[in-house]
Amino acid sequence: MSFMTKPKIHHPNLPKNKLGLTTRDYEGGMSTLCAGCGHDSITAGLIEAVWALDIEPFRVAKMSGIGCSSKTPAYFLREAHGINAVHGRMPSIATGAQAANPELHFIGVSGDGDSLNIGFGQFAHAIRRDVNMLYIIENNGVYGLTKGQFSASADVGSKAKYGQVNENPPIDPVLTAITLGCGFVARGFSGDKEQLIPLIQAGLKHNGFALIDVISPCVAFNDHQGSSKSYAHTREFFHPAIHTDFIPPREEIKVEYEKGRAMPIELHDGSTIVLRKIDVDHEPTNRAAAIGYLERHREAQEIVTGLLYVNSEEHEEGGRKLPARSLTGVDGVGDPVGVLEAFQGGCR
Ligand SMILES: Cc1ncc(C[n+]2csc(CCOP(=O)(O)OP(=O)(O)O)c2C)c(N)n1
Ligand code: SF4
Repeated sequence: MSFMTKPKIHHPNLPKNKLGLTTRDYEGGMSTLCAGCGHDSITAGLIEAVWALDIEPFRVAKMSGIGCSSKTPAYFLREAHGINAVHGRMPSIATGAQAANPELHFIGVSGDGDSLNIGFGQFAHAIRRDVNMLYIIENNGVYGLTKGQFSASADVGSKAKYGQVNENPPIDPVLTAITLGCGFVARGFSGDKEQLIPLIQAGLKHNGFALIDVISPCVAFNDHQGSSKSYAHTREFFHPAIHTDFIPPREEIKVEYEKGRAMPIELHDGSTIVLRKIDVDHEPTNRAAAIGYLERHREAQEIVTGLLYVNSEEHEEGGRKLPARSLTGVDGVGDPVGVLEAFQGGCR
């Protein structure tokens, strides 16, 4: 993955956290994603959240798979540890790394394709094992990196860039996670930082697997058939000497709205999604109620955002001990090979 360093000059009055660091100290390289991509807004939210929690960057491990979304760890916390795993296989790497050094804060950044298609089994088992990590799905309903094929989160009837209509029912990551016993389940929107940053902070503080599904629009899909300025039209009538591509810059989509309200958001391609911030009286500790709530609003074609379900009791320190999290104190901690063998032994 390409890495372009950012200049570190900043305003002398930028606020500092308790460690004396500014948000600039939590940045990474220059983003190479399309201008206006929702993933970059999530990166900004992550920087702000980790800075505000006064976490030293080197105490974080950034994990990802493959995809535009999986490139985002390069754009925050340049001093953190990190690994860009094979497509859909980040949860396994995170499980091993977390077992080897449980003291680090693990942040997994994945895509809907990475987590719900090729990596669905891995995603499910990381939840089942309650790997202690914040897991963010940057959900745009397509494989952005490979040019917009439908992912498993695409809704029935949604249209692709070239007009294909998706006929397969979507996999909802938050319903899946609640069903699998995940102790922290939330959904956000990349354009709503006010909601997203606290969710990220809460997820980082949660002891156990914390999922945040973030709706993160792919601006590359503004380019539809019928436009004389579309890539398809240009390729048909233009004979380029070399193959070049250009994704036009778009404005970041931002929204502000109250709890309990539904808000229609027009995306770059002219389609509309309806977001609903959970009601003030939603009880996130009741699993059955959370599932019912999600189902009711899904039927109304609304995307509910906010903290949907949390099980703090089981996930408090000293609570549920699952194999992936119970290696502290066994022989071999600090010795990655020993830890791996101990862990694998426990799974046989
Ligand atoms: C084993 C394997 N299969 C397929 C690919 C091709 N591939 C790269 S990224 C990607 C999908 C990425 O989609 P998503 O996770 O939704 O991320 P986005 O790019 O939309 O952020 C695919 C299929 C690959 N790199 N490796
Ligand atoms: S192709 Fe889509 S997901 Fe990838 S960087 Fe561009 S806008 Fe973002």
